[in-house]
Amino acid sequence: MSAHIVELREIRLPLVTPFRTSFGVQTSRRILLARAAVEHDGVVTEGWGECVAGDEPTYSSEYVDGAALVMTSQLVPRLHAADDVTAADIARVLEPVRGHPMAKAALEMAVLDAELRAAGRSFADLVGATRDRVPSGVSVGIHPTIDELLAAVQGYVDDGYVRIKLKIEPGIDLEPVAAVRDLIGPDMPLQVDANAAYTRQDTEHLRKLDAFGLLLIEQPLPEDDLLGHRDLAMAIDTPVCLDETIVSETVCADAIELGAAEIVNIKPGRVGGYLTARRIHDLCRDRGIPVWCGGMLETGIGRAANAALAALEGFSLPGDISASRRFWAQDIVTAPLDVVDGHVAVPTGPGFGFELDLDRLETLTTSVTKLP
Ligand code: NPQ
Ligand code: MG
Repeated sequence: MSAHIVELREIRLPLVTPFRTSFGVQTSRRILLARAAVEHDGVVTEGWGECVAGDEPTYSSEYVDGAALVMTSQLVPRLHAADDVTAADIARVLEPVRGHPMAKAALEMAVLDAELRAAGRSFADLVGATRDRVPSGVSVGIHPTIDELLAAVQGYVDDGYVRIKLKIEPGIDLEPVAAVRDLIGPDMPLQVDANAAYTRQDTEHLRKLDAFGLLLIEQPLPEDDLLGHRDLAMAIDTPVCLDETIVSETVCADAIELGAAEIVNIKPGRVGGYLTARRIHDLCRDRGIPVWCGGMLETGIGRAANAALAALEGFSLPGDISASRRFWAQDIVTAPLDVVDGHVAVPTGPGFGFELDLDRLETLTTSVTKLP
């Protein structure tokens, strides 16, 4: 069996509503897709991977144009030069290239999808998913006014989401959190995400969030500030969860050991792929650290994959795996993820379990690069 990346494709998807975080406002998204082909006994099977890098390097250092260039100039040539590469080998083959986990993850995902389809096996089965549906949480952006925020949150509550996550930043935190807690009542799970917008000097301020019974505070401090997160975790009651910091198994293990990560957000793109994400799940489980699956405004490709990953037993908290329609008016898959009774179904079909809507895909495509 030999695996090839045959195409990179960029699509553009408008968001149904602007999504504001502490690092910027998103109104549409450019998304890079990788198409792989595996050949087995003369039969070629294709698969797709989605790169979660954003348009700009503001969530992390990766971004669409950089990811496309490192794929075509560095990663794909290395993959094609190696003999008999399978998905399980890809992280090792690409290890000499420093960084670029989202670009690497997309290539591994495309090959894994193709291999699993060729074998007629689902990703959920490969990783040992133990559930057929997973609880669905929603991430709510920063809104211009409290009234608009409350209207948005009420809509998501009506949609059935079982957990609300509010984006916060300095100056837009205590007031919206208090208002939303008041709206949804004391029992509905509520958490906040700062995307690294605070500093070590904000400890006393962040302690005031303890009054609202939050499930967790996600990534309050910069990604490299492990000791800052440890000190904050000791100073406040709200559990500290890390997102941007968790870029590898090593960093994750160290953060837990230090007491800097009481909960971990697992994002396959951020850690270099779904296979590494599985191992991070295992190490957190072994250390008694709850994990949940993050979201990166994925299309139906990444959304299906995240739902399957989140069906592992260690994912004990609801993930940011919402319905496709939370972000997109049109998806590129035939059966976009939907929320039913507060849950999304774990895909059971071969590969990552999605089927592309090829006409829709063509309409949304802005560029195609065929690879040798
Ligand atoms: C988070 N996601 O948990 C991220 C942040 C995020 C659903 O809150 C383009 C690319 C836009 C990546 C917006 C959610 C993005 C992005 C937000 C990541 O921190
Ligand atoms: Mg986050």
